[in-house]
Amino acid sequence: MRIESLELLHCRLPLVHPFETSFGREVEKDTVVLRIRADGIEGFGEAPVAAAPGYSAETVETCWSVVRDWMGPPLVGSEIGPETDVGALWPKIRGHHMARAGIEAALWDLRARAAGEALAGLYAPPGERPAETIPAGVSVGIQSSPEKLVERVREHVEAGYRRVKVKVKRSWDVEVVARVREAFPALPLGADANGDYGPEDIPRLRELDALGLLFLEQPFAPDDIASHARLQAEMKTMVCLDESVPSLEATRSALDLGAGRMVNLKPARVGGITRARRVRDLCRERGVPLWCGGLLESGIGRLHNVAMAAGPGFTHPGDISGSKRYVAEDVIEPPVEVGKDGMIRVPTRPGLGHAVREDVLKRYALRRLRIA
Ligand code: OSB
Ligand code: MG
Repeated sequence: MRIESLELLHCRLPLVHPFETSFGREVEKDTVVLRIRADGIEGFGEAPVAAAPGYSAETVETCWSVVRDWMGPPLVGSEIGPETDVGALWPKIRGHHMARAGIEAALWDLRARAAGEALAGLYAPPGERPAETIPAGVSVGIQSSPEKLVERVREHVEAGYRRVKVKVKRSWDVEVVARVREAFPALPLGADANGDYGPEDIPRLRELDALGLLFLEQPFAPDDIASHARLQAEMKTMVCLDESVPSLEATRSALDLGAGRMVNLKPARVGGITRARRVRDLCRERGVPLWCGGLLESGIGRLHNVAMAAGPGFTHPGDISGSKRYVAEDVIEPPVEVGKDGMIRVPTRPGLGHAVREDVLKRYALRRLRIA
């Protein structure tokens, strides 16, 4: 099919709860939705960038400019067939993984709709079937007090969530996590530092070992592979990598160096579904525990993540939660929902499998750009 147009929508979605991490506090989620049209069909993807370069260097502005000037123009007017490797577009563009992932996701949706297939079937390895449901997990941000955190964790446990991750930072860690552990002795629980620590903090981080955590995510800066390896050698708790593994090659290197024993795979971080599938396959071959993370995506990016996480290779519940934990009104209909059993249904209808709400997109779009 011939790509007729590519549209970017910068959306700002109000979050129902502010989300605080070691790198900042978000009260609204800025994101870029991508819509691609071909043969009278539309496909939707999302580049879950943020307003600020806190989690990564990418922002709404970097995504906007690289898509407008570099990725969009060569794509529009080109022919994409069922055999085209959409993960190999723009071989000469380095970085900008979220922008790339957003466009690629829209192409997958387009292709899935054209073929009448659900995304989960396309994302699973050839010949293998995706699960019908996936277990929900949640990432709970830094709160105003430990009591508040325990209360927020309780809400999710009571709603059926199968695994909880709490955000930590240098001034909010061992004592606070211990409080959560005391309240929920058997809960699969992880902690995510988003790189707030340095090698001097290794003795303190080792204290977390007494709390029976499932994992400690990204304690050190993205480039500090050596500290991750040192800590993992001295700790029973699995070190889980996020920011340190932006690609297949980085994942392989980090695993080879013993920098962690678990991987949080975010398709947007690694540059899209094609690359994410390769990271999944690597982890699966090596028996590395793997789960699907997120970046506060709207329903569009969330459904792509659900489809990815439904495939084999994902060994643990990830950060995929119900829409209402983030926004009062999602851009998809129905929203992503978590059943009383803590499971999310994997869509079986073609493409994303849920309708995209044009009215909601329009309400929250701050600007649009169409490359035709
Ligand atoms: O480090 O996993 C992270 C959200 C934004 C940026 C980074 C991270 C997160 C989360 C929440 O932990 C994931 C989600 O709920 O989508
Ligand atoms: Mg993380």
